[in-house]
Amino acid sequence: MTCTFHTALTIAGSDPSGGAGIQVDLKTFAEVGVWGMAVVTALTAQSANRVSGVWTMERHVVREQISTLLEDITPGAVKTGMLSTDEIIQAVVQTLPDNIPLVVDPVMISTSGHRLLEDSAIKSMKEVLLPRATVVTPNIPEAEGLAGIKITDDASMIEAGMKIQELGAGVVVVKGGHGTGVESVDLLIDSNGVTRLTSPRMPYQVHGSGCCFSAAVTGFLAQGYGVDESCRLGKEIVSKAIREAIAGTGGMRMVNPGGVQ
Ligand code: PXL
Repeated sequence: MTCTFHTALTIAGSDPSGGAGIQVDLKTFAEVGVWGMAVVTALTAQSANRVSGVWTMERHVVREQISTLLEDITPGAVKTGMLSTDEIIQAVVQTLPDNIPLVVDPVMISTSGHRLLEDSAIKSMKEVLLPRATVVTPNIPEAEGLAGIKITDDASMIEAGMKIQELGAGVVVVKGGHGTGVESVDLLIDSNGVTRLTSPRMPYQVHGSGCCFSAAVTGFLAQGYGVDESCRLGKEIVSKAIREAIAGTGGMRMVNPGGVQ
């Protein structure tokens, strides 16, 4: 039986600050109008300014969280965020049914510089997770890591995206948030070529923007929008959440889907 409402699942780490991870994913799912579900891969202790600890779930804990919720609800789309280890990547790929659209946000390092994916897991991300992905959403450092090339301009951004697509991902969105220029330009690369997704660049970095974008894309896929349209609408959602970003007393801004004042 399928549900009468649209549902989306995030498989990601917890960020208690509410600025990234499953907390932002769930806010974003609510913002785009889908029933949000969350499987936790790791607990972190962090604020928007720093990560002080990471505790990774054992693989069977991740597997059991996914398989039990699947007994009742088949999500319309799934996203992955922080996966931490090779074991968790394997557990996710083995437990998720093949026919559910999957958005992979290849989280590697937090905005504050903390490692969120073991180096040894990058191989399985490339070999088993990306071939299963409907959409992959690397930022520039992640695209460099996955493609093995340095990105210096639009041409190398496209080259990196094409190399990642060759790993088996359907669509790659290389996010230009770490670049420069008055516009923040993301490049969507698929078998038809390259599409530019643009928004005005805000003069600040925001904690959690990658989580918000990939969750928004997942939420639109879950509602039946096509992949390109989901990415375009996702860019609108994250741009608004960045415009409305708010900061704690440490000053680092956090993405704000839902626009809390
Ligand atoms: O923004 C990447 C990210 C994803 N998931 C968790 C995080 C972060 C960044 O800090 O903490 C749990």
